[in-house]
Amino acid sequence: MAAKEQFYITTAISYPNGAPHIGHAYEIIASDAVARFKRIDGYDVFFMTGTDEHGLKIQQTADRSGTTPKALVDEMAAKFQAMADRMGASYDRFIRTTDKDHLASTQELWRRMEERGDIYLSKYSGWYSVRDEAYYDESELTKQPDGSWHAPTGTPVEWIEEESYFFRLSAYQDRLLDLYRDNPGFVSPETRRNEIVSFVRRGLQDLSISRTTFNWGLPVPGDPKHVMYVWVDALTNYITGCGFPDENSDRWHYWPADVHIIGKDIVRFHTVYWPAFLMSAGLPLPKGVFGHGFLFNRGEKMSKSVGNVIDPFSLADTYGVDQLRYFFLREVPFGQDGNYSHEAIVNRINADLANDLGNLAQRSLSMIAKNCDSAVPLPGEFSQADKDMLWLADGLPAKARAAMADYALHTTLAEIWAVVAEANRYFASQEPWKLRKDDPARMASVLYVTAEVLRAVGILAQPFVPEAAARLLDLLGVAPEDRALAHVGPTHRLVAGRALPQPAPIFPRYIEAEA
Ligand code: ME8
Repeated sequence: MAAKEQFYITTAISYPNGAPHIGHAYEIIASDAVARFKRIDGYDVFFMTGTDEHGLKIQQTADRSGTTPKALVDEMAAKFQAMADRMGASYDRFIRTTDKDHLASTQELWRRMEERGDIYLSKYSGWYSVRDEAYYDESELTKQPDGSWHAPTGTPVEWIEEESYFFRLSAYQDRLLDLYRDNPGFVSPETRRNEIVSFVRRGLQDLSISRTTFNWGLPVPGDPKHVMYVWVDALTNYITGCGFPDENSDRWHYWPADVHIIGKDIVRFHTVYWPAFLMSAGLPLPKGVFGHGFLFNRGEKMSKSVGNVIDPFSLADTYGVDQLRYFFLREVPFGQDGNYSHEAIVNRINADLANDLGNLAQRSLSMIAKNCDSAVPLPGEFSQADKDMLWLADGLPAKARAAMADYALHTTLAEIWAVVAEANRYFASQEPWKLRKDDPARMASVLYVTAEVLRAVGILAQPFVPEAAARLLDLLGVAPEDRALAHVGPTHRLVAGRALPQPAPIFPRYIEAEA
């Protein structure tokens, strides 16, 4: 048998200097849906997420809370991992930049960039934002009413002078522009690509990549009074996860990554700095970087002072994990910013999940249980309406693959639910409940076709609502090994006569608690 095609996907690694918020949950849910989709499409998937634990920001948070950076990140990383688990994320490794293997990996990347002649020692002075862990050019700053200066991200900057190692980023301008030109898919969506191309066209300055003013970081090889700039350390996690520098590691074959799924605020780090570091070290570049949008609570940016920071654990408790996953992935076109509110979540849950899919499954499966001895009904010859219905369901894998190739998660869900809507029309127009007395053979055909459509929908829905999809497929008697995209369609139809379990609801309605 030919080796499986492989697919390596990562999220960004989160700063564990506060509790995980809904933006973090969104990123891991979306990445998980892609990972699961690729798995059911037959790929050997490696999916990595984790935490970015070094840097001044972590050190300052620890100082303020009277703890050590290590104690802080140990406590917080556990929360991030618990959040990933709660969201149903099927990651293969949860990487922490304090993991032992990450030190060797990052120091080796540094050495290779140094050997290439791309690292030199000099002095840095400039405007630095502690919150962003980034220097900004004076032209990018805006003056505040109190006379202080802010970065384009709205965070305060301060003037810093220190001895620092530099990376010759300026030498990579042309190679980066060639990369964007030759691989239009390297940065997506398109709007982010355009932003990056014009940023790089304006010219690149060398990048300060070490610090001496604090010590919570990875030591620079051969000069341990310097710690590495946290972004050098952080980006390298993606190759550490594949065993770098051990090219005999059983995971090295996953590199280069197929996609880094990250937020729009850190596209520059992933599509300018990261490929330049890799080019310098002579390593292959990731195939793509997808910058997703930001989530807002009723249009407002989350902030502790506004008091609208929503805890992903409590959202999952309130609505259910699958419901939350479905809402985010269906409601927000992936790549754009989106909003969430209680009403919007409840609408989606009740309309799409409870009514459209849940009711159809419940009604058809109960009829099968009652009228067909709890076994897959035996269909007669298919009518044109049956054939049209099956043809639509059978066509789902191709449509989903096309949409997922562009990370259009919302389009994939829209395609699946368009089939659910059509199945509801089919079921209503065929009126199987009337056929029960007059034409039981025809009723059996209608119920069979409906069950077949539910099988296709169940298979396609797995990446998005994994638990509910598994329950639906269980109710249809579909064996775990028959749940791949390749099983949708005529070759693996439900076998008439096979016993089915007792039907049970898959998506309850959300009912408002009494005030
Ligand atoms: O940036 N909506 O960590 P982070 C959607 N450690 N996504 C959001 C969001 C929101 N409201 N807020 C943040 C870092 N994100 C670095 C990454 S990768 C080598 C290092 C996204 O904890 C954000 O865009 O600030 C990023 O992709 C991820 O959450 C982690 O953000």
